[in-house]
Amino acid sequence: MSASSDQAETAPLLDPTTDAVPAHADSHRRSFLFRPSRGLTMLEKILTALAILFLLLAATFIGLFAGTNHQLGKERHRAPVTVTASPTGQHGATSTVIATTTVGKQRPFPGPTGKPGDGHHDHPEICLTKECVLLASNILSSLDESVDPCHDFYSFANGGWLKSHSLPADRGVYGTFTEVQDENRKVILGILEGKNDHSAGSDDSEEERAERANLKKLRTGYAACMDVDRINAQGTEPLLPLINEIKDILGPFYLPTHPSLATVGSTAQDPTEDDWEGAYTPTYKVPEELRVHAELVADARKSFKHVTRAVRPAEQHVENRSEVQSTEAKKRDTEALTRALAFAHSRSVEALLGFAIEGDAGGEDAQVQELFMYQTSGGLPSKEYYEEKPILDFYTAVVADVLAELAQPTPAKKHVGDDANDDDLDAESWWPVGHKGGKDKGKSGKKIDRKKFVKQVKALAKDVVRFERALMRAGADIEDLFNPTFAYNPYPFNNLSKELSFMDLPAYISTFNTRNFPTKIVVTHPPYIHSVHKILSRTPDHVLSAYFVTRFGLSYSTFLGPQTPVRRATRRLQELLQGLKPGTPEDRQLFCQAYVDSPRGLGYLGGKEFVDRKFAGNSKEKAEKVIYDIIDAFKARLPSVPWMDKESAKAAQGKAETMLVKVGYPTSPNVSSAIALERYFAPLTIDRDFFANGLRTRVLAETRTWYTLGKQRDRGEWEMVPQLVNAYYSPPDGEIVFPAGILQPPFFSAAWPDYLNYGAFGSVAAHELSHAFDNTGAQYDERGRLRDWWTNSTVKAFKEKAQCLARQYSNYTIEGPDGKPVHINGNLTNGEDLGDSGITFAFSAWKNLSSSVQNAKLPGLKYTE
Ligand SMILES: *[C@@H]1O[C@H](CO)[C@@H](O)[C@H](O)[C@H]1NC(C)=O
Ligand SMILES: *[C@@H]1O[C@H](CO)[C@@H](O)[C@H](O)[C@H]1NC(C)=O
Ligand SMILES: *[C@@H]1O[C@H](CO)[C@@H](O)[C@H](O)[C@H]1NC(C)=O
Ligand SMILES: *[C@@H]1O[C@H](CO)[C@@H](O)[C@H](O)[C@H]1NC(C)=O
Ligand SMILES: *[C@@H]1O[C@H](CO)[C@@H](O)[C@H](O)[C@H]1NC(C)=O
Ligand SMILES: *[C@@H]1O[C@H](CO)[C@@H](O)[C@H](O)[C@H]1NC(C)=O
Ligand SMILES: CC(=O)N[C@H]1CO[C@H](CO)[C@@H](O)[C@@H]1O
Repeated sequence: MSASSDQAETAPLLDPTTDAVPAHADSHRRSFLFRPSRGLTMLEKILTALAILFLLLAATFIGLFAGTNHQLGKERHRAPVTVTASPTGQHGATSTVIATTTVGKQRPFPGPTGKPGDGHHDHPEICLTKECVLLASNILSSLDESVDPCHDFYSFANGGWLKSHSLPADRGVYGTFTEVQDENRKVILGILEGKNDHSAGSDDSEEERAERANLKKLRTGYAACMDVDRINAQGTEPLLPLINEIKDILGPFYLPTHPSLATVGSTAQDPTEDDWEGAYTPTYKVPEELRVHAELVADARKSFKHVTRAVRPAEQHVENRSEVQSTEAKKRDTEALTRALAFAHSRSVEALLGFAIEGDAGGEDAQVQELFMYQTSGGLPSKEYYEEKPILDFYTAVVADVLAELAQPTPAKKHVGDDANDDDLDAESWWPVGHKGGKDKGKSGKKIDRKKFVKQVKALAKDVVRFERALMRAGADIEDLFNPTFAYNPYPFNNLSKELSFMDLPAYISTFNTRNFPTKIVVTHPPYIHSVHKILSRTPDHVLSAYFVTRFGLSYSTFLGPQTPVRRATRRLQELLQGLKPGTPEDRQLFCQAYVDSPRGLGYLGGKEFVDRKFAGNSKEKAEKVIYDIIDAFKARLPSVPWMDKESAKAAQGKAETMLVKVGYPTSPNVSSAIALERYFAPLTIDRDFFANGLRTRVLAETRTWYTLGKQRDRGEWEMVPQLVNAYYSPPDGEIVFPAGILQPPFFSAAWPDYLNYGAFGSVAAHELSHAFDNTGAQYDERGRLRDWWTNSTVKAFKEKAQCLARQYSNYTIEGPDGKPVHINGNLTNGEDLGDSGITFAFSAWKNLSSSVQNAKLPGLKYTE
């Protein structure tokens, strides 16, 4: 559920702000945006531009949450005054108001003087605090009361909101989650711009000093990002050292004399199958079905850890190496490929295959961080995109533009439209022709054939895309990756190391300076290794080099100025993938805020400020009570679930009981302590060079990840920053996590009547809890291990019930761009749909509470609680 604007990290180009999250873009360990979970698989995260999923969820939640920018939070700490609706208001306050059962010291509503149920039903009290009035107005304006809810509940619940909100031009998705995220960003923006400093005092404690140093770092990072003139002026130059490194390792990526530029990865019998040139036309729109896949993949990648577990004996060998080794592959310098992979991966650039360090759910202790190997991702969001000719055509043009730009041997700073530059071309350059800025002659004095150049680059780009498509085709389908037993395939390290004969795995791992050398590796999809061998064996070196260069170009374009050709090319792709109007300007402020919000970047610095301002007082205790009440309601229900036997129900109660609940902000790094944060960020230099900041941030994040190899997981760590509007369940960790960012109106306020919090935030909490028992989560026991912990008959009954829900959802449709209905694939959304059913526990929890506590009603609403 959820939709935040920063999602889609795996598909870094999918969302406009995605690439604004450079610190983790292109890495497996992404923040989890939104989908409150993945149930299955993903731990965290949430949403992404989800077209269909989002609509589904929206139908479920948004109606409840509909709301917009109110300022409720600002007043949060004030003890609310509750009055009756009677003209004598103030006096009535105590007698009219119903106490909450808050555990906090501060009661949001004046305590009750009357006993519950003593006649209040007939004369319900009305809450007239500022918070309640704003909330009521928000709800009213979100409804469309002219619609009969029995006839069309969706329009009834959302009609008003939809009428007053249109999709912003620079967004591919917009909803309540995005709206709250925007609000949260405004809070941080104030801090970034130096407003609201609460450290202005003269108190020079160590904590204050650290706070100032942290703010300085945060603001410097933001200012560097906002300095578009400077970034544009640098052009492509900052990227070239990375490209040159690849060239040094793998050789030149452009060999104009190479005889065949159209051989790579083509498995097509029918040659037309392998040609997509001209397939794209400006009226083309990405089909909804593809977007769904994009979404799922993004979620899966974000929650990589959860996608990949299952107990499977390591009996089978990865592949039969003897048949996959072609002479070409043998010839290839494994050392060079190893270096290229280590270089790319250490800078968070995905290529060829990926490694992750995750809890070993299939082992004895899910908290031990083990090495995982998974299939790589490409420049398009999922493998299905590589079968869509118009997209391939468009993508090839983007890759060609990137390659053309990066093919330049001279520093970019001189090249842009500056005629003098061509004379600086390196004499040794293998580059045969100049191609820039109206110059007719290259260094060699040869006549430049621009047409030829364009053609050659295009052919190269096509080879790169074919290569990438072959890799994507070799990867498992997302449906399979969602199945933890499918994707957990452990091998002894030495075994796998031998299977990966195209690289030197021990040498690769050594480059990350890890202290604990792995003894085993878990592979998500073993046949992929065999395929990579084959694909590599038929790929010429220069295409491999061009592929790595393309990966760097796409990945790091986010740190280049909006006017640089590489960035413009990736922006075009982003527009296509997100359905934005071509040429839509990017909101730089939003981009830079998303950048500083990144969990692998400076996110926790802003997070502390956010928590200090928007999640103080008894908010944490109140939110925790909602969650624990829902867990209680869940446990209470289990014994009477008809298809569950006693044994399984008891085990499920045990799992619910041991669930770790995390609310608000992490303790590692300790977000409550400026000193702790200063120490945490000490290894990261942030100056006015935006590109260098981004590079350093990524390298540090990778280093930190590798450092955890073989260790126990630090339970204080989170996958999300506190200001994020999202939540997650992490199966191997047995925890549900709710950042302060989602504990904001219209989801939650410590100053609201309980029923609102149980209905709005409660549905989020119940959704995450239910993920622990959905089609994937249910495969993990109370210690986060992939185990059979229910009886066979209960598992069978559960599967039948889950399929029933899948069939129900498969019946739902949304309208596609062509006006035709698009069906949900209930199998793909099953985990989320099961999670959404958790709302019934939120309702039970509130019913239970309301038997002892009554809350005042909201003004102007004719509805019951
Ligand atoms: C591996 O390939 C060789 C040669 O093709 C074959 O003789 C052998 O039986 C294969 N081994 C397995 C385990 O498939
Ligand atoms: C109702 O609340 C009581 C007191 O908090 C708790 O002990 C009980 O488990 C709850 N029952 C349900 C069904 O939630
Ligand atoms: C985090 O820092 C706060 C403030 O210094 C301190 O009170 C708290 O004990 C710390 N928490 C942890 C887990 O270290
Ligand atoms: C449960 O099913 C598994 C595999 O489906 C089987 O190996 C096991 O023996 C079954 N257990 C019982 C008690 O029937
Ligand atoms: C799906 O829709 C069809 C036709 O409207 C209906 O007959 C069927 O019962 C529905 N299935 C489910 C599981 O809701
Ligand atoms: C969903 O999964 C079930 C069970 O695996 C299968 O029978 C069905 O065909 C699938 N439906 C779709 C639309 O993929
Ligand atoms: C390729 C390889 O090294 N395979 C080995 C994997 O491990 C088994 C048993 O440990 C060996 O028998 C294989 O030869």
